[in-house]
Amino acid sequence: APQEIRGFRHYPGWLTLEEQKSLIEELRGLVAKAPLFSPMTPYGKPMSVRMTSAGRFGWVSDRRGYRYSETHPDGHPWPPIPQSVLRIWEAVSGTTRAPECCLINFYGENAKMGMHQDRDEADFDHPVVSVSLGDDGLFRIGNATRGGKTESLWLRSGDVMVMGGEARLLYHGIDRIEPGTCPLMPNGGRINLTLRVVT
Ligand code: MD3
Ligand code: FE
Repeated sequence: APQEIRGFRHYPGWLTLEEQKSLIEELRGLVAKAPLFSPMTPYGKPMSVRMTSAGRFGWVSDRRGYRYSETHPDGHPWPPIPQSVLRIWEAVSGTTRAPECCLINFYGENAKMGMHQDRDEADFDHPVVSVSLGDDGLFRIGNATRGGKTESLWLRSGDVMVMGGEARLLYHGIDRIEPGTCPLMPNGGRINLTLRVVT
């Protein structure tokens, strides 16, 4: 049974070690086709997290701002979302609609993600599903507006989280990565996949 925290459903260890291993391999192939890039913040400073996407839409950020795009910054369409990832969505999302974006975030040992809301999608009734792989990441959950009391939890390799209902619009971020916590990533780092319906 999932652990319920502020409307987030957390499934610790949803993926077996074998599943994690094969998913990491699959993502290596995907990143070879759609290379990771460092999105620019509107302030002109690159984010410390590197990203790429799979699916019809990917998330990009440049001088024009944050948005979903049907092409990688290199001009190519995004690769398809791996079947193994679609199966996770089918198992936990509670929706029959297919995800249109799989955002792939890569955190090196000094990367973090500041507190933000995810509101570039057309319909917040659809949940967001997240899959963590690699090193542990300290996830922080806030409120529907900036500031106030927050709660933190560690996301570990193989964990799945579902953000639906009231949780969907809460501020959240990743404070830090704990290097060297996952033997499946010999060069270290954390990968987070987020699956979303965009349109
Ligand atoms: C809560 N990613 O990609 S995953 C993001 O670990 C993002 O890379 C973090 O925040 C990461 O936007 C956190 C958990 C998560 C993902 C999406 C959410 C929490 C969310 C959307 C709405 C509310
Ligand atoms: Fe987010």
